[in-house]
Amino acid sequence: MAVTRNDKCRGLLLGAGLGDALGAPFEGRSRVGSATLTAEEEAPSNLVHTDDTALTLALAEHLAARRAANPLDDAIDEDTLAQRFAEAWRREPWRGFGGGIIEVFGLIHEGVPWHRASRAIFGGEGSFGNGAAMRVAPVALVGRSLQHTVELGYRSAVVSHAHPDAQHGAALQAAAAFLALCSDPATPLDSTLFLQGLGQVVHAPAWQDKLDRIAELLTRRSTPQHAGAILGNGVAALESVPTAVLAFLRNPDDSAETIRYAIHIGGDTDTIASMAGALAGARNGAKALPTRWIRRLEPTARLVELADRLS
Ligand code: 8NA
Ligand code: MG
Ligand code: MG
Ligand code: MG
Repeated sequence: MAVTRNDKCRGLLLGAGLGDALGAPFEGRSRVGSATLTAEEEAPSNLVHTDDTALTLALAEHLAARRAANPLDDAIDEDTLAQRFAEAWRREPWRGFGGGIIEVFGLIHEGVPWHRASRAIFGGEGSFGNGAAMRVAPVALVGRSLQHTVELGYRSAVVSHAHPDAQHGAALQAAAAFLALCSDPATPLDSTLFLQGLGQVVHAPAWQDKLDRIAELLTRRSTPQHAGAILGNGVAALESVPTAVLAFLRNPDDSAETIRYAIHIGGDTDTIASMAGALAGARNGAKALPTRWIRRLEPTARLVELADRLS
């Protein structure tokens, strides 16, 4: 049966939440064994999400509220969005936020404008962390075109991440989510075309180099560890967004396998698996995700409701 647009929208948000919550227990490990991951997959306990999903929810809620207030309005209001992110951190500061972003959100909460707060860290250059990319996928649900989605990706990023690499990472992940959402899961995904599409988005040489490396890795049977060694697995956007794209393109038709591969890469496992999970979920839909996992994920009802409002 054909996968509906609504199911793909649900898949995008649920895939992001599942990758985050399943990957979180392994964050920072250089090696993740299959037995420990299987044990985590089969445990009866709730799947607890982290900052990745907390901020994805905040962005999705902002987009849904904007659409409900006036469907013809611009999808994002930067000042309001900055407040919503800071509120999400204030409500649940224990969700594992990065050290730099805590300062930015603290300043925004105190009333400092986001364009100043985002530059108040790391000697004025701002964060190059993957925090803008890890939360960006919902913009693909409202983007009218690839270009529009990329624009929304950049605009959602600048409110906290002043460094160009953090912004490029968000734009690239937004574009990948849009292309995954538009792709037909009944037809094999053409990874060359997919990477060509991403190549139109970010022109910075370091990012183009990563896209070339993804293409190269896809021609070989590389282990997740090898992929991590070539592309990176750290908290910097440049060290994790291309890695998540690779995890998706490695297993584009099996969302659970995409998430497993991403976690086996090690390092920033919750974030790489969350970004990869959003892409796989957007292509294959929510019904293709393991129901066992969805039942254990704490914010499932909120994610589904937001997907329905945005689809
Ligand atoms: P961020 O802005 O704090 O960036 C993450 C980290 O990257 C910072 O704490 C720095 O160590 C480093 N960094 C970023 N920009 C610079 C710079 N310009 N110069 C030097 N170092 C820099 O937060 P973010 O929201 O961008 O990061 C998202 C990540 O943080 C995700 O992996 C998320 O899961 C979370 N995270 C949490 C834990 C944890 O302890 N639970 C661990 C790692 C990451
Ligand atoms: Mg996290
Ligand atoms: Mg505006
Ligand atoms: Mg992380």
